[in-house]
Formats: sequence, structure tokens, C-alpha cells
Amino acid sequence: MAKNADQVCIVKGWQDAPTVDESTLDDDLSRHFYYTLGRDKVGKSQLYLYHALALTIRDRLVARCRVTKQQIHEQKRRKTAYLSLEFLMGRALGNAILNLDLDEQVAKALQEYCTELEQVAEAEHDAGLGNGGLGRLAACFLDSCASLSLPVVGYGIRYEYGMFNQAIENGHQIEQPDNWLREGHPWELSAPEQSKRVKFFGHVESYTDKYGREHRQWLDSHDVLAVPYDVPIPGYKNDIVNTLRLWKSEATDEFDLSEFNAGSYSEAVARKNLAEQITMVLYPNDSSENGKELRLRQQYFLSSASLQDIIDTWVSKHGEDFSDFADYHVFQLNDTHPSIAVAELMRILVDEYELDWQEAWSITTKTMAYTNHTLLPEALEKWSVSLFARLLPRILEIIYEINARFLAEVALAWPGDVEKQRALSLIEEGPEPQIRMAYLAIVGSYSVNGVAALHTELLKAGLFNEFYQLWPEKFNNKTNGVTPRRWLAHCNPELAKLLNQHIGDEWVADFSKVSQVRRLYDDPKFHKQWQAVKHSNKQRLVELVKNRCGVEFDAEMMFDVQVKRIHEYKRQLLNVLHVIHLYDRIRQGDTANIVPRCVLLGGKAAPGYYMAKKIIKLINNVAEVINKDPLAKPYLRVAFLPNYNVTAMETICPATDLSEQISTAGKEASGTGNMKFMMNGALTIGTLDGANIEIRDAVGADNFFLFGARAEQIDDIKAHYNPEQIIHQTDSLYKVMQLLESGHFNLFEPNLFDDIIAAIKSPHDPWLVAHDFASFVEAQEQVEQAYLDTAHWTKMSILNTAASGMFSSDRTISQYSEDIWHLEPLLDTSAQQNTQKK
Ligand code: T68
Repeated sequence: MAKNADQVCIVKGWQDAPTVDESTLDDDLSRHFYYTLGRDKVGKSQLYLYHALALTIRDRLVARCRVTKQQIHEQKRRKTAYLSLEFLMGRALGNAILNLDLDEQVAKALQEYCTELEQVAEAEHDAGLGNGGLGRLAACFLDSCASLSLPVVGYGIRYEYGMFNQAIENGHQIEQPDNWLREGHPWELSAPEQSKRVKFFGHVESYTDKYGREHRQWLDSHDVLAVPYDVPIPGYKNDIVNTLRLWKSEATDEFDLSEFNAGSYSEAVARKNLAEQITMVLYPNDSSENGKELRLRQQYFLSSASLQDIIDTWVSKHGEDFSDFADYHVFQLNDTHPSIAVAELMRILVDEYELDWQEAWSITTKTMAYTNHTLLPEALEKWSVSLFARLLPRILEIIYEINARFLAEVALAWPGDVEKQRALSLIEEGPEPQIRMAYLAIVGSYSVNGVAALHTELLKAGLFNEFYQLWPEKFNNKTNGVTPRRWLAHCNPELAKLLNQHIGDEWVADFSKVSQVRRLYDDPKFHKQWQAVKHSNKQRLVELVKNRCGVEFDAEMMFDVQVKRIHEYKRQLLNVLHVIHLYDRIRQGDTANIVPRCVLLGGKAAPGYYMAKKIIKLINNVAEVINKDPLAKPYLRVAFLPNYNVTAMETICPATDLSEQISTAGKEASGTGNMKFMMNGALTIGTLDGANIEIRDAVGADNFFLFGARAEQIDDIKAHYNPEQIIHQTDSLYKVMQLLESGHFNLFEPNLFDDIIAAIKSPHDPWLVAHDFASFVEAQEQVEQAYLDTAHWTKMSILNTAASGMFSSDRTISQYSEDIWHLEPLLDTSAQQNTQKK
């Protein structure tokens, strides 16, 4: 040990042993198993073995993380903070082993314990800190940033309870708490000494400084402590390990003490609970605004703690000179959820560091960048002004000031147009005035991006049109992507091996190279291998469906899959109507052209979303009737997979033949499940919506089953929409509706599906289910035709994987970095160390 000038004890020598790779992995594993955890037997669940292996891998991550941090902090270097209320990480073990290239060493070490990684990995809980696409995108982005050696830190919330566990009882969704931390989370390291204080409540007063300048100060606030927990994010075989910093809320000590001294012990303890509530649970709404006070507290808590973290680091290195702060920082806002960061950065700069408004605003609008993920108006966040006034009084003042200055700009752009000012104001007028968070995000950011080409165009033409007119240069598209490490190399090892044999393994780090498999699309020998891989993946899914749903799938049949959040716009209902149509054909004996298929649906409904829950019940009832009917057995099997999550998708997407991407055009911002299926060789049946359009362009129209109304037709169709007439004119739909209305699927539950039937028949059905039905059935018949020709289907399957190169999140992140973040990659330290060793 040695003491340096600041009296900090530096452990001598740690810099010389950065990767702990000198000790062998088997030694570390047994050390953790026997000593850290104090175990000597492997139980049935292999839980302790999992923990020991996770700690062994974590040692290697921590060592590399330190080297990465050193590199980031050694020189002044531009970096991005990715602010997100959600990170849907799933399991970490398999991914870390893949990225550190430790598969063989781990397999060898586990032989001692008579087990394999696949079994040990089962003991890990999913980190389900997200609802769906938005949260999973954040997780894929972290993997890509680390794999591309980019200095990016993720900032999120360490929810005690993640996305609820879904059980199905009598066909109904039951929500159960996800106590994912119960058995400990071996990946995280807390850093309580770096905690931050976040203010709530209180009031604001003016004061004059010694130079006679007026300032505002936020007084008598009830502060909450934000304690950081760091999760390492390994890059793929580059020795870079980035950080995901998750904040946990805790009560401050002196806060308790003062109340205690005042004789209010119980009140003090109750307040402690209040502070700790903030990070207790993830809100399970994926597509509607929430409006709950606790949710706003979460948003401010994350934004404030994360900005303080970055600014404290800056001040500790560069003092209070912020003149070039904006050259070194970007804050990427994952939707409007952390958009209060715009006002919080202003508060810190203006109130705490006494910058003048203009200077602070210039820094804010050069560092903030906003990603929009939805076109649904009901999902756009608004917060009541009165709530803000109570909870965050100083932040409200700042938003008013931002708004006043912004409206002056609007007045210049549209002179005399008061209506324009009303329409664009950050404050929506009305009996209960509301703050429009998306407007705050746009005004405060230098970049506004959509997540697929169509989505960005629709934002520019519709929702944000006036802002686009004001600032066209802010708007840009970044089509989503998914990481090919988790979503191919890890989840589909057999396909990965086959690709490696034929095109080498460079595709894992450079996914554009997957296109090389195209040259094999006509090779009969390769076809056989490709089919064998799919077949074996289908067997794995057969097992899963049997264990979890009690339904017998058959790997010889076509696997038709729709897994995603349950929402009317995603149209699981249209899928069910098609299933009923197939069932009706079977009952009528019209089976000559039916291709036997297994239909799998899965996904969670927001707990308060009545129609989504009804749709789950309908799927389960339809499945029950069909699966019980011996007539149907050779042709059709249907299952609803409970508790769909990241881990389930890892078994599902490699086994899928047909991917259902059937949202009403113009509603799905991008979709990312569509990309995972495509990479794994599934064919898509889909509308021209979100990234489906780009998927179809990439693979070619011949290799995609298109149906349904287009986005630009929707308004016209709605103007004359008459679903009852469509039902009468469409024989197949008429029969389906008859079956539904006769109570065939709810014999002992009268009227159960009345609301669903009414929704389909309503001239105001926004999702146009009846309109697209015939076109959907026709596309499904084309699917059957294509599937019957195995060689042709295999060729299309290969072409889909081959064309999926651009849907890697590495491509997406390269574009974020190139166009928005302007980051320089870090040095690949593995190369550095290799040269040092030489
Ligand atoms: C999804 N959005 C989009 N939102 O629906 C999907 N919302 O099209 C897109 O591919 C994906 O984002 C990634 O860009 C969501 O997943 C949410 O989960 C959400 C959560 C809270 C509040 C609102």
C-alpha cells in the first residue's frame, strides 16, 4: 500500500494486473464456490454454481472495466450518457461469456461439477427492467456501444421489482411481482460514496449575490439519496467494458435524524419508506401516458442523479469552467421519459454554478438529443402543472422561462399567429394545464430522431410538423437494430456454427458480412444443413411450449409466431381471426391446401388495459377449443406462452418459420422483434409499417408476405369505414364472426367476448381489423403455397438472414455516433496489451 498526496490509499500493483486472466478460470470458480459462497455441493437448481460462475466472470469484467474507465478519463474525451427509464437486459451470463470469448474455458471448468453452461444459466433471473421494445433497444445499444469501443455510459433505475411476471389462470392474465433481486444480483457493484442528493418539494426564493445579481434558490426541499449500482457491459472480444449505472433511492441520514430528534420517530420511518418507494417498481405501461406522481418522481430522480454525476466529475477535473463542456458531452434521451433533464441541466448550471441563462441554454441545446418511439397520441407524456408546482417548484419556473423564450421565437416565425403559439406552447391550456414533455424535449435538443424511416417521415409531416418547419436540421432518422451477439451468436449456436463453417466468423463483429451467406442460397447441401438447424431449434421450442403451456407442438409443422406486448394496434386479434378461419376450414373439411401449422402467441398486457386482457383470454379460449379437437390436431395447434420475456425470445426466434408483424400501418414506430426473426431465417408476413418497410426493401418483395392498408390510405378508409358491410361481403370473415358470436369459444362464459365483437364491428375501429382481414388471409395462403415448396422456402429463409445485415444495432449505433454523438472509439485494449506483452 502507498499513500499519495491526497491521502488516498492506492493498492500497489493493481494497474499491472488488469485482466486477472493469469489465474485460471477453474481455480477462480472453485474459490468463489467454496470460499465466497461457502458451498461444497451443487444443488438441483445450480443456483450457487451460477453465482460462483457469475462472480468469476465478473472479476474479468471488473478488471477490464477499470482499464476502459482509465482510458476514458485519461484525456478529455467526448462521451455520451444514454438516459433511459428502462433497460431490458435479460440474462447476463451467456452474453458475457460469449463476448469475453470464454466458452471453452467455462465448459472445461464446469466439467468438474458434472454440468454444462446451458443448465447453470437457467438459474439466472431475467433483469426485466423494461416493458418491451424501448427497453430492449437500450440494452442492444449498450452491447453495440461497447462492441464498437465507444465511450457511452447507460444511466437507469435499479427497480426492486421489474416487469411483472405473467401467469395465466383459466385463460386470464394474472400479474405477479418480479422479485428479481431476491437471490442477489452478482453482476452489480454499488458505489455508495458516489451517491447524489435529489431535491423534491420545498419552495423557491430569490437572493442577491455579492455582485448584486439576482438568483433563485430551492429551499426546504425533502432530499432523497441516489445510490449508484454499476453493471459492467462487455464489448465483443475487444476488452472494452462499459458501465450501466443504475440508481437506487434511499433516505438521507440527517433527514431521519432531525425528525427523530423532534420526537417524530414514526414519521421519520414513514418518510424513509417514501424515499425508498421511488425505485421500488417499474411502471408496466408500454404505450399510454401514466400521470402518476411516483412516475414523475422516478423521471426526475434519474435525470437529476445522472446529470449531477456527470457534472461532479467534470468539476472535479476541470473546475467550474463550463466553456467547453458541450464539446465533451452528449445526453441521449430515450423517449420523453428523462426529458425533464433539459430543465434539470439548466437548474444545475444556472442555480448551482451561476451561469447566465444564455450560456446555460447554449450548453443544454448543444448536449441534449431526443429519440421519439411512438406516434400514438395517447402515449405522449404530459404532466399537470399543479403537480410540478408541488413536487418540483424550481423546475417548473425553469420550464416557464424556457417556454416564454421559445414562444417569442414562435411569434417571430409566425407573426401575429396566436393560435400557433397556443398549439406549440410547452404548456397545454385547459382546466388543468399540462406540460407537454415531447415539446420540452424538442425545444431543448439539437437532435430529434425517429426509429424507422416511415416513423421519422410521419413525425415530420404530422405530430411534430411545426417544429420541423422551425428547425428542419434537428430532425433525423435512426432505424433501430438488434445486437447479432445475443440475437444470433448466443441464442442460435447451431446457426452460428453453420455460418462460421461457410463464411467464417467475422459476421459476429461486423454483421454486414452476413450477406456472404447469400452465395449459398441455391446450394442443396447447404439447404439440408440449414433445414437441420431450424428443425433442431424447433425441437427446443417444442419442449418449451410443452413445459409451459402443456400444448404439443410438432417440429414437422410450420411455426407461426407473434410475440410482443399485447396491444390493439399490434393486432393480435387479426391473428386470432385468421386462426379461427383456419379452424373453420378444417371443420368444413376444406383441408386439401392447408399447411399444418403451430401458432404461438405471447406477450404481456398492461394491467389496466381492458381490451388487451380480453384478447389474451380470447387467444387462450380459442387455443383450448382447437387443441382439444381431434379434427384439428393434424393441421393446427395453438398456444399462448405465459410470461414472454427476453429469455423466452432466445428460444423462440431461432425456431420460427413465419414472423407476424401485422400492426395497423402508421402505428408501430419501428418494431425490433421483426429484426430478430429475420436474422434467424424467419419469413415475415407484415404490413407496410415501421421497419417492416426497410426489411422488405432489404430482402426483396418476393421474400416477404405483404398485406393490408398502407399508412397513407388509412384516413380515407376511416372516412367511409363500414365493417358490418365488409363482414357481409367477405365469406371467410362472415363465418369467423359467426363462430365468435355463437359463443363457440365461450360456451360456459356467456357474453365474454361481446366487447371484442363490438370493436371489430365498430365503424370507429381505429385498427381496421375487418378491413385488412381478407388481404391477410390471402397473404397467409401465399405463405402456405411457399411453404409447400421446401427448397423455395429454404432459399427465402437464407436470403432473409443474408439481408439482415443492416438490422444490426452496430449499424444503428455507428449512425448515432457519426451523425449525433461524434464520438471517437477507444483503443482496443486487447491489442494494446498484446503489443505491451510482446
Ligand atoms: C417501442 N416503444 C415501439 N415503448 O412501440 C416500437 N412507452 O415500435 C419500437 O421498435 C421500440 O419502441 C424501440 O424503438 C416502446 O416499447 C415503451 O415500452 C414505453 C414504456 C413506457 C412508456 C411508454
